Amino acid sequence: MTESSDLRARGVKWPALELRQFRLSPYNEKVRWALDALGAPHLRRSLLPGPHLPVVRRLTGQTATPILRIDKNWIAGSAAILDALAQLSGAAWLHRGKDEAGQRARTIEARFDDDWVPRIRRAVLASALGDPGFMASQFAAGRPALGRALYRAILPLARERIRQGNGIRTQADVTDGEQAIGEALDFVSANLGPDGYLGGPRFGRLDLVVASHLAAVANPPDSPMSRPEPMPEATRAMLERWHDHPGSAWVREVYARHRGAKTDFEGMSERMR
Ligand SMILES: N[C@@H](CCC(=O)N[C@@H](CS)C(=O)NCC(=O)O)C(=O)O
Repeated sequence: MTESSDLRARGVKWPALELRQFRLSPYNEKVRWALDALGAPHLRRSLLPGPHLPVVRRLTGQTATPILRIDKNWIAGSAAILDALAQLSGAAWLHRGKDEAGQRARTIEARFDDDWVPRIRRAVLASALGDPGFMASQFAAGRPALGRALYRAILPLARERIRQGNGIRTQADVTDGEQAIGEALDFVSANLGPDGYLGGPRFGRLDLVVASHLAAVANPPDSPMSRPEPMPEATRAMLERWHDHPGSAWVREVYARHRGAKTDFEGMSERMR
């Protein structure tokens, strides 16, 4: 059972919202999950890593996704986007206060956003970069067959750029990424409260953030972060290595109880149709 209906922001007059995103990406998952949980009517458009560069740069002056348009203004940065959605919706569960709990939540979210996840991403990406078919099925899912085939064809050319862009220089970067997975999963196990959540007695922003960020490692089934099959052997080995860690089990549990959406989508959200 999902409890996402409890998280809906009822009676909110939403401005026009448009998300430009990557499909299998932790920062993008953070924002999609918040939009879904709030029931926020929005347009969602997926970009392909590589070809996204001129589009995102033109709209925001930088290249990282997710980006969200609120009426006429585009904003970047998943934490800033969640703050904006908290303000627009008035949803207390998404809000980070100035009190001690709010400061703790900021510190933890920043640790994931700025340290663990960029490192983890190196290990995750490195395990799959040698398999353009898999990369295309992760990022170009939902596109016509021709679009997927074209993306698959250009990926080997873009591989070195993706490695550089993500800081994958040597095997030591990949090993460091594996180390970061262990640190982040241990953090989860060590910081769960008596009710099984990270920020209090109920599901809240911190749980959404941390579960989104570790979904690429825990591979929650039937979710927008489920890996397509078949996956490369190196990716499977990485997932298996961490599968039984209690932090990984927690991510799957939180997805099963709170994620709601089983798949990603393109175009108008349910509440717009
Ligand atoms: N601090 C940013 C990081 C976002 C980020 O690293 N996005 C990646 C996808 S996981 C991206 O779009 N990379 C492509 C690029 O930077 O050009 C956030 O919180 O949104």
